[in-house]
Amino acid sequence: MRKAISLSIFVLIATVGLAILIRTVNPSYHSYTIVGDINGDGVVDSGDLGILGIAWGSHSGDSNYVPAADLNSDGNINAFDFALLSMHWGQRG
Ligand SMILES: [Ca+2]
Ligand SMILES: [Ca+2]
Repeated sequence: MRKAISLSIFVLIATVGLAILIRTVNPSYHSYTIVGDINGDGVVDSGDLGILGIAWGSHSGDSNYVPAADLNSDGNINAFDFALLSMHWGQRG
């Protein structure tokens, strides 16, 4: 019985530790989804707009193309993506 409890606690700690490790290794990973949160910091704001601006006019394969900024996933960073970001401006997750 004690071994089962110890094993359960170990599994719980290992799971939490792995989740923390994934977030640390990959800062863009997050468990929530907000359309327009390009940098994955949990809010749609000027930080995301800045990235969209840097990637503006780029197409999939271009050096300045940022997949996360392609909010409608059409391979182009343009006004459609800006419109989506604008619609979700200020949202938090
Ligand atoms: Ca953001
Ligand atoms: Ca797009």
